[in-house]
Parts: sequence; C-alpha cells; structure tokens
Amino acid sequence: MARLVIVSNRVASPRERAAKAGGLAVALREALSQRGGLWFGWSGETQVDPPPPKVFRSGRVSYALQDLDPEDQRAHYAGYANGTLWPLCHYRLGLLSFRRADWEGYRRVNAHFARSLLPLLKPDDIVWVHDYHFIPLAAELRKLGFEGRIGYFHHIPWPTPEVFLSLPSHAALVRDISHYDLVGLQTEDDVRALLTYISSEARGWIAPGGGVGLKDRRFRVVAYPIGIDAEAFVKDARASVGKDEEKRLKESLAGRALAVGVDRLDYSKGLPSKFAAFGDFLARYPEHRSKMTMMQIAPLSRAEVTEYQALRRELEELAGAINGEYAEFDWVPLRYLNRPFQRATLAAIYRNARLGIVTPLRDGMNLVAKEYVAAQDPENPGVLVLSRFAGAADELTGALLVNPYDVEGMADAFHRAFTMPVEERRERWRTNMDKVETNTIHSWCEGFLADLSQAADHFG
Ligand code: ADQ
Repeated sequence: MARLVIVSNRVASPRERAAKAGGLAVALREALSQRGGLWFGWSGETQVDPPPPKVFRSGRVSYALQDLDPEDQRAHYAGYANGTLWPLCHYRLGLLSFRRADWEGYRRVNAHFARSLLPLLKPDDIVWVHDYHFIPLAAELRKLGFEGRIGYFHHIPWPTPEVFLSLPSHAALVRDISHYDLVGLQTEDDVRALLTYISSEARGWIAPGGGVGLKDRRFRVVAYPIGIDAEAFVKDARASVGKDEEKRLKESLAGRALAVGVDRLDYSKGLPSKFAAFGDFLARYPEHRSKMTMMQIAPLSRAEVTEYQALRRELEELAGAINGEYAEFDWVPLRYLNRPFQRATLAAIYRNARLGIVTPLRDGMNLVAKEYVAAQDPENPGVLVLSRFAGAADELTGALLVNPYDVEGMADAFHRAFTMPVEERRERWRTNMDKVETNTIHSWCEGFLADLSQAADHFG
C-alpha cells in the first residue's frame, strides 16, 4: 500500500487525546498509522525567514510542521482564505474582501509549503490535501516536478457559477484545482456547481462519473459526504447516563426540556437568526415559556477577523435581550457559552436535549447535526431541526428542515418539534440514524483514498 501524506492547515498532534481531538483528526491519524505516513501543516508559529519544517515521528507517522513569515501568514489565513474564500463559498458576497496582496500572500504560502514538502515526498506517495487554504498546492508541487497522485477535499460548500464569478481570481483558482487527480466535495449540488463552471466558463469537458478535461489536465470531481465516528458517539452518550456530569445537567434543568445548539462562533452558522427564532418562539408560544431552556455552545473562532468580533458583540446583545425579556427569577431561557467541551460532555448534552437546533445559512456538511443524532436515546429520541442549506440536509431527511432566513418558520418548527409525539420522533430518528451509521468518517476516508489510489488509471 502506498504511503499516505496529509496536508492541512492545523495538524492534530499525536499527544492530543482522542476525547479532545475532533473526529476528523482522529480518523486521519488512524489512516496515517494504518498505511504509515506523513502529516504536514502549519506549526502555528510565525517568524521572519522561517527555517525548514520541524519533523518528528510518533509510531508509524511522521509530522512536519512549517513556520511561516508573519505577513505571509496573515495574508494567507485572515486575508485570502478567511476574508475571501470563506465568505465566497458561504454565499456571503457582502462580506467578501479581495486584495491582490492577500491573493499573492496566499500563493506564496502555498509555494513555500510545496518547496518544504517536496524533499519529504517519495514518487509513489499518495498526497491528500485538505481544504480551501491549500487549493494551489498541487499546482506548486507539479511545477517542482512531483508527478504522483494528489487529491483535494473541500470541506466547505462550492458556490454556484453566478457566485463564484464574483471572485476576481476565479479562473486561476480553477486552473489550480485541475492539477489534482481527484477533487472531493461534500454534496452532489457542490459537484454540479463546480462542473457547470468548468463546462460553461472554463471551456472544459465533462465525462460521466465526474471525469473532467481542462486544457491538458484530466481529473475527477466527486461528492464524498463526510460522516462522524458514530460508534464512538453512541458509546460516549450511553456511558454518560447517570454520571455526575449528567446529574448536574439534569438538576440544573429542574425538569424543563432542553434545546441545544453547538456551532463555532461563525457568521455562516446563522446564530443571530437562531436567537431571534428562539425569541419569537417564546413570544408566540407563551405556553412553552419556563418549560424549555435553550443552550447555545459557541466556541470563539478566528477572533482576529473583524467580522467575527462584530458577530460576538451582536450575539451578546441578543442573548441579553432575550433573557432580559423572558427570564423568571428561577428560569433563564437562553444559556450562552463560549467555551470548548470534551466529546463525552457534548454527547451527554446532546442526549439530554429534546431539540437539536442546527440552522446555518450555509454549511459544507455540519457534523454537529450527525453527532446529535448519534447521541440520542433510541426509545425517547430528540428532534433535529436542520437548515436546508447544510450539506447534511441531503442525508438527514428525518430532520425538520427549515429555511434559516425564515425566523418565524424556525420558531414554528421549534414548536412542532417540542410537541411531537414519541412515535414520530422515533421514526424520524431511525431514518437519520441509518445514514449516520452507514456513512461514517471511516467509510468517507476509505472511499476517498480508494478512488485516489486508482486516480491515475481513470482515463487510461
Ligand atoms: P465546522 O465549520 O467547524 O467544519 P462542523 O461540521 O459542525 O463545522 O464541525 C464542528 C466540530 O467541532 C464538531 O465535531 C463539534 O462537535 C466540534 N465542536 C463545536 N463546538 C465545540 C465545543 N464547544 N467543544 C468541543 N467541540 C466542539 C467544517 C465545515 C463543515 C464540515 C466540517 C467537516 O464548515 O461544513 O462539516 O468542516 O468537513
């Protein structure tokens, strides 16, 4: 079996315990230890004239961590990746900023990564690049003469051509994409969006099965919806029953139902509309006041980007307004927490929540929706309220699907979920759980790598 090389912005260190590292990090680490391999990424450090990467080994896996020049790192991460590509791919053109200096910095970081990675590569390695921070990496590696298999997985949505064309560097970015052998996207809609751009704008040709020809390049674009480690979540959720943490949670609820939301504090996650919908639910369904508590867990993210600071202030104000308006001396309607939790604690909270509320304005997949489903008690499961604009909505058809731009519609869905009979809840949960159990993080990983291994054979 060929050696696997993974490239991602952040690298999960071998010392990070499974309970803390995300499901994706754990699955990638497993794939690396099975095949033997290398995980390459940013060290998290900046310095002028950065030296070659620090390389160390743990078991069958080597890790290589590259420092970056501070100005390049800013232009790459806060600039082009998160100031341009993130809003673009989440359909937020009003928040998109494009500066040539950022685009150049983004390319410089990718070229730098390619130069430091190349000496660590063997010709028959399989290289798997993760996410929008590194779209030009394959092109840079090819320039340096690497001819082996390179795959790319895009964790966020791929926008339709009308939106994608707003990006001044759209043509260059798709030329970069064409240097991969396999491009993985989250959903069939994403695949259609990219293929439509390629055939209509870039004058490429499309073959059945996602085969693409663009200039002298041949590659495939395929949907691989990402999953979770369902078994681990089921186990954690079951193990939480009766433990001290669960007791504390139940005591604090004093018999009231719980609705839970878990999202990074990010404008793609639709948090202000979710809060507004909860306020509207309390206003228009006064019979539920004092009977349901909502807990929104929203760890801080990208705090160096201005839009995220403004969002944080907005949410603090909205949470304060809802609690000011509806709280009783013995009931706080909205608990709002900015801290991270261990997977076992999240599983306990999910299991005790009668509603899971996942209402992003756009989301590549949304793993929280799947985790919530996996953590439920099959006899008395909660209801998932899910945005139709999350990739997960394709698979989780047992959820109550909502339009996150329709605040009153979401409030009505909360009411419907809260009053849903147990038979319907079980039926909907079973539909969702079948998908969560079948399409796991492991099958996702194996599926992508199996196709990438055969990529070179595809066009004969
Ligand atoms: P994210 O935008 O980060 O991921 P999501 O898929 O929901 O969104 O994953 C978040 C993960 O972080 C979940 O596993 C969740 O449990 C965890 N998490 C969130 N809050 C936490 C907290 N307070 N403590 C501990 N853990 C917490 C991007 C894309 C998504 C895509 C994923 C994977 O934006 O659309 O589903 O990558 O491809």
